[in-house]
Amino acid sequence: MTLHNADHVVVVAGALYDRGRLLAARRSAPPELAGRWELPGGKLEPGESAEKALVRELREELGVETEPGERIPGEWLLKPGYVLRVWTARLVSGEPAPLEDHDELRWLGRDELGSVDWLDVDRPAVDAVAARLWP
Ligand code: 9L3
Ligand code: MG
Repeated sequence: MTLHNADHVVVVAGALYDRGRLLAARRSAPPELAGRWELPGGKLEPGESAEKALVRELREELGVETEPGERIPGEWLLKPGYVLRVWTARLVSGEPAPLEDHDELRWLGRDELGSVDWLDVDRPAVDAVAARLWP
């Protein structure tokens, strides 16, 4: 069971920001998404808030403790019925490592955001993140 929020399955992603750079993660699964880059995150569990889900996903996927910041305005359609919502996240402890669902991580500066092959849905989300982080 996945939490449905106003008829949408919500997937949360974190714009993890540290020392002027944004963390990008390369997916290792499923095969059709492998090799493409994303803001790390995943689906809400039943009864879970978006912020709780974000903290849990970043812990599971990257092995770090984070603190959610602000929601990036907007939401992006993943596929019919599925939407992506993004929050900024501050690194509280740990060093991100590709523990689950990713095989490479990169910290990207503002001028490096175009250097990785983002998932189609993440591209406009990253643009919105950049507009927020580097106004
Ligand atoms: N997805 C797309 N961009 C993202 C994230 C975190 C997720 N930044 C898509 C990939 C999957 C679905 O959402 O189709 C669920 O994500 P996950 O639980 O496999 O990470
Ligand atoms: Mg995930």
